[in-house]
Amino acid sequence: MKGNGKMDKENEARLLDDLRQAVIMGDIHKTEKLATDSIKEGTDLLLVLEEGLGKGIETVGDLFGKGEIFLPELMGAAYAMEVGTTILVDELKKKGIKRKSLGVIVIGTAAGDIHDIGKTIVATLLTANGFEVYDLGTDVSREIFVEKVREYNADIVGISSLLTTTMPAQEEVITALSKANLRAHVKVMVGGAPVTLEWAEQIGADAYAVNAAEAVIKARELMGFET
Ligand code: HCB
Repeated sequence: MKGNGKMDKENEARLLDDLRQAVIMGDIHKTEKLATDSIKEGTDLLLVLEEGLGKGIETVGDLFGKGEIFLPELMGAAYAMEVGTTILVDELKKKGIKRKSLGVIVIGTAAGDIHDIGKTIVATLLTANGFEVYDLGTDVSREIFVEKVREYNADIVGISSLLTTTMPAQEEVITALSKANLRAHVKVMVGGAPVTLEWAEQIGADAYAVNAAEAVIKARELMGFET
């Protein structure tokens, strides 16, 4: 640590590496401790989320995809990731309080999909950057998306899909918004690991974001703010 409360690059790299390993090993206590340390030591929390926890779970996903680890290990790592994410997200939320709202965003994971880590990070970062965000959770039906867009008079709806099988549900939400005569009033932003810009264009979404930082940039653009 340097005297100014910011971590030096070497210690920061070590902390990120330790966090990646802790997630890969599904070590909840270590993940918890390192996430707490990163707050105390003034590390960039977005970096900790994306390059520490995020890279760890990405490695786990690759190992799972290759059949080198199995569901229990995947679930252990996901739980460690969730514990770490909650600690950092709570801190980010504290920093987002008391700002004027830049716009209303309704966000959720598509029907049939229970992945919520990425969507929660996006929701938190949007909140921390001044948006009023309503997180609908996971496995959200198109009817609920439509109902909540109307109820909150949303400017933007964010739809997350982590499974190739739930990507079509994003298109179904867009169709349902059109049928409810809401499409002209709400912008649609899609995301999630298998989602691409091409897919977003194909289904008529207004924006695609590869990660939470880009989601903030895209949301600002959709609201007509300079980025
Ligand atoms: Co899950 N899973 N999983 N999983 N899982 C994936 C997604 C696979 C790719 C793993 C693999 O095979 N390599 C795979 C999907 C294959 C496919 O569809 N082609 C898969 C599978 C198959 C499954 C099950 C079917 C396994 C089973 O039961 N046999 C099952 C699904 C059940 C269901 O949903 N109905 C399942 C279950 C699980 C858990 C429960 C063990 C756990 C989720 C825990 C939770 O979310 N609370 C889990 C996890 C953790 C993963 C991996 C390893 C990581 C996902 C994650 O959290 N990534 C994932 C592998 C991978 O994605 N590479 C694997 C980290 C976050 C930060 O990234 O992409 O979610 P993200 O979000 C980013 C980004 O996409 C963007 O910003 C976020 C922040 O930077 N973004 C948006 C996301 N949403 C956005 C919305 C916007 O509007 C804008 C931007």
